[in-house]
Amino acid sequence: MTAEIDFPSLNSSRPLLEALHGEGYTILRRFLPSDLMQEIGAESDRIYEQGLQHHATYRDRNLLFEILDDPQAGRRVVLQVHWMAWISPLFERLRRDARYLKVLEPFLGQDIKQIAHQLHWKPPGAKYTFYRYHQDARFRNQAATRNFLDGNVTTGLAIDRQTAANGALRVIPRSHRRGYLGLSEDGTIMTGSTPDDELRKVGLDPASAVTCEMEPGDLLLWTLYTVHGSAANLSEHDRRFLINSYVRAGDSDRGEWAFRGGVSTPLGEEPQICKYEQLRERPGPFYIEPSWTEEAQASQSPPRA
Ligand SMILES: O=C(O)CCC(=O)C(=O)O
Repeated sequence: MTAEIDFPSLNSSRPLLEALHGEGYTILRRFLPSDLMQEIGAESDRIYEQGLQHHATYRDRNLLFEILDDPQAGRRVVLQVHWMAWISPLFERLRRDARYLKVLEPFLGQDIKQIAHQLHWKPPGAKYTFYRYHQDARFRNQAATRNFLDGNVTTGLAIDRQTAANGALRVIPRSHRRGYLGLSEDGTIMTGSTPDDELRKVGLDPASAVTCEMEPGDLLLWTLYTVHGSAANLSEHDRRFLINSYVRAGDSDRGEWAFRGGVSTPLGEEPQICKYEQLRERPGPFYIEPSWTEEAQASQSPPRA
């Protein structure tokens, strides 16, 4: 079965359903046109510059800038921003664009909420630009989410060309049929590495990993159980990737509306709990000094006798 589909010529939902259900991922080629991708690229750069104004990771309700003084690059970098729709009309419209509904409706119906809205950078020369193999089910509230496999779809839009050299996403085909495997749970997903043996231990073949090389405007879909990760950016160019993850509204007590009865639905006055569970008790704004990096972990270890 081909896991690739040309979006402009898609006239039936069948290939989509077969690819995601069968393989656990699929790439939609030419999902968005190049003029819109230029705008998205320029807006991403604007948001990056805004992020650099913060000396450390900054949260204001669901909006989060993940900032790091990267030890290898020797400069401040922005690794992720979450829920930039709150500060960007372009991203606010894009996350609920009709083209997303066309892709999501066959899986999720017409009442769809959004749990993740994230822009990832892999700044050239930086140390922390890789993601260990994991399943996104780990980052969902277990008690507030139902139907993990069929009620959720995650999308990743290539803003830059995604290549093996700049750390394109890698997926293990058909791994979504294996349930939750507990990969990389000994730490964060941006430190250490996932040795091939860890995959073999849970019955997955590391050689079966597919590197999802994409052109700007291509869209990758995967499930909450699809094992995926990505290598470090070893190129001289950034790799910007826009992640939007959706859930059938009836299957989640979390999320912002994206489509209600098939109608594109803007953000309301008040943010809803998505992935940040302490939204009500600790809305911010506040800064978070990094505690997850190898350097921070080393400086926290008790001195040796
Ligand atoms: O940006 C990447 O390469 C990793 C994204 C990812 O694995 C995730 O968001 O779950």
